[in-house]
Amino acid sequence: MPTKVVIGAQWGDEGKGKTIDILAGRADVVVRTSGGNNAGHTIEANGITYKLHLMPSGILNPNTLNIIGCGVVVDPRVLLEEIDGMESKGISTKNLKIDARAHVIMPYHIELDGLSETARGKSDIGTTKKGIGPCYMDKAERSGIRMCDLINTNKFAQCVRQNLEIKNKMIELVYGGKPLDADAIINEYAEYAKSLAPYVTDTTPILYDSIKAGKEVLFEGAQGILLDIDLGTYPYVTSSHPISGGVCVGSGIGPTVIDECIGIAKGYTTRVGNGPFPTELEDEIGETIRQKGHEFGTTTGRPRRTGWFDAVIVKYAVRTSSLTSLVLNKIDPLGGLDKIKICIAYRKNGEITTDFPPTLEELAQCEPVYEEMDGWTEDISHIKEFNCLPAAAQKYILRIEELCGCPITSIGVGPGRDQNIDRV
Ligand code: 2SA
Ligand code: GDP
Ligand code: MG
Repeated sequence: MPTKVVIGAQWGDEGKGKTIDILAGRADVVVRTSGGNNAGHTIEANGITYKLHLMPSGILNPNTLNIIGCGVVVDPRVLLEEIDGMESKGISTKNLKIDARAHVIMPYHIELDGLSETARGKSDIGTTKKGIGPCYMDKAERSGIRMCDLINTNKFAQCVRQNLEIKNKMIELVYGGKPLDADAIINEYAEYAKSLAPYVTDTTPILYDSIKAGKEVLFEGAQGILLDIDLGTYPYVTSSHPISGGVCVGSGIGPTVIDECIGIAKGYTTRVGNGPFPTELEDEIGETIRQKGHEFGTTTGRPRRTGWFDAVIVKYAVRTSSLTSLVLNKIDPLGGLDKIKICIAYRKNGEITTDFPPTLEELAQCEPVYEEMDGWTEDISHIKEFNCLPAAAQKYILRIEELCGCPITSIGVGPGRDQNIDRV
């Protein structure tokens, strides 16, 4: 296996965790490159369900090196909880490395995430309130605290005091919140620093050497391309780069070393949080898909909005992330529907387009153009070969492949590691 990138081709929660876990079983190195504990991946292995937020998914394989790259924002409390959780289930975390440059989510980031969302009122983004946006804001503003600072006791205390002077003004004066106490933060984070210090290092030479040595490296995406801060449905996006290009800046490699970009989509569309969603189903069918697909946020438990498969979106993912293949998960929850619709294009001011527009204003003018296909009633969760799927399911998958212009190499028919139909 060469270097592979796995990213979400919709709005996240496409089942990346499962695919990554399968690939991680063969990978020497698994790297997280963007986002933080706003991500939630569910992996089912050996009858146990693991919910990972910051931990790279290769952690279940004892021989895989797991890297949290420089583009990730780390909440040390959450990461330590995950480390403890893994160790208590007998899974060693000795193969975890955190890049010294990764930024640290501080209590004031979490506080400001909540306060700014409340202040936005009805036009809130619907963030996970994990402090992600405010942490990336500080990174861009160059006042961020990095993992290398967290483990440098004196520098850390100085940074916290300096930052808190301004943050407390914002919290109190702008938002009317309660100021935070610098000493309490410094003491709490000193404990985290002690526990995390052994994992912190410069991961870039390790990654470089691994690639040079021909090791199998897997870059693990978080969220999905439509949540990308540049290419997503701005401002209803996250503050990082879930597109394949984000992998380079988030880990310290160049694009020439990437061999494959795998996009993960599901057989319908979901979105958590606010913002446009052209194929959204706010009816009984939408609720059926939500229940059958267990569409509730891994991180916050929020019900996910559901809708028909939108080929315009996945085609946009194929283009903006140079996808070389697609995995189509969650075909099984569509079983039992009499008819299934696919959005094949948008009608915009009377014109048909298959290009996802760059602005919300243009997207608001787009109306989905649907093609209706027959559904199937059979239980497909045990099927292992494409040809054994009901004819209607085969037709549905092949039509999606054609519309998106990218080969579908694997189909998910259930949450289990082995509930996949490989086509290669
Ligand atoms: P944030 O917190 O600043 O990143 O939120 C900004 C937008 O990004 C969306 N977002 C997500 N969408 C889907 N899944 C995500 N992760 C969790 C999961 C979600 C959960 O894997 O299930 O548990 O609720 C995720 N993370 C961020 C978010 O909804 C905002 O629209
Ligand atoms: P991620 O954020 O992309 O990793 O996805 P999540 O883990 O947040 O959400 C995907 C959910 O769907 C998880 O509960 C998975 O166990 C589950 N899942 C993955 N693939 C399939 C599939 O093919 N069928 C079904 N029914 N569930 C799946
Ligand atoms: Mg998720």
